[in-house]
Amino acid sequence: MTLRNELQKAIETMSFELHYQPQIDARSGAVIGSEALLRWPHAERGMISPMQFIPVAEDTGQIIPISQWVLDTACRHNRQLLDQGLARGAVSVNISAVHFLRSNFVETVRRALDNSALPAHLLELEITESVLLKNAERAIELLHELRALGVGLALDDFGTGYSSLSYLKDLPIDKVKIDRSFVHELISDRRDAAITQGIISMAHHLDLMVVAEGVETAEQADFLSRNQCDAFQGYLYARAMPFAELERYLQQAR
Ligand code: G
Ligand code: G
Ligand code: MN
Ligand code: NA
Repeated sequence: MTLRNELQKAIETMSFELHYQPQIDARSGAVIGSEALLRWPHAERGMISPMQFIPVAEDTGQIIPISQWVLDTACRHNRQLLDQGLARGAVSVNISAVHFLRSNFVETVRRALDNSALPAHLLELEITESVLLKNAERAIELLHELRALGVGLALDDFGTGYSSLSYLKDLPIDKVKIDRSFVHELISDRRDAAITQGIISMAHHLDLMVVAEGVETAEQADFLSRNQCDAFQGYLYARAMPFAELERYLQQAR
């Protein structure tokens, strides 16, 4: 069966899972949020990575029901944490450019918040520079509407796209996430160190918060802390985990 047909079956039964990776405040070590990461457990093929099936789903339009489910589920889960006294900031959801640029995206977000009764500031949307490539004017307009709703907005995989830096000053966003490809060789490659320092400095001058992704070693965390990075995400702290495990993790975390 083709991946497309298998995806169709998975959508009909919604047999996906959301896993969550905590984000850690650089100064206090406290958990300040978590990123929702989509998982497709497949009977024969094991876990299929979103890197394999998201591009297919974007081509076929199947991304829309999947992405809607991700938004709804992430909001519902964070509401559940809130009710248990376990919520630590926003849940971050990765948004595909295809979904983002659809006509009723803002309405979809509003509905997910309404259905879950999640306060808007406890949801964050991660978009990539690819939305700007597709339609920058419309993307900026949408970001303003979303900001008016009160949800957080982060630019993901920052530094890996091809968008012009001139857009950055026009984006009503709160946060940039330094791509893990820069963090990976931070200690051994002074060029990656220079780029990382530059991103942090530029972001702060634009009043944006900076999260580093893919932090795997204490040396990387030290370097990032010394250079005023605000928050970390990576295997040094925690891998993405199922929701039930996140609940246990938060019960023990600060
Ligand atoms: O954790 P992981 O290997 O699964 O993530 C691989 C890639 O898939 C990352 O680029 C991540 O942003 C993307 N991704 C993970 N979950 C989602 C999702 O729910 N929607 C979209 N559009 N992308 C996702
Ligand atoms: O593109 P996006 O930033 O949404 O992708 C997040 C991806 O990074 C997911 O695949 C997630 O599993 C992965 N990831 C999270 N922490 C680490 C880490 O410390 N090291 C590596 N190599 N990957 C990580
Ligand atoms: Mn992301
Ligand atoms: Na990223």
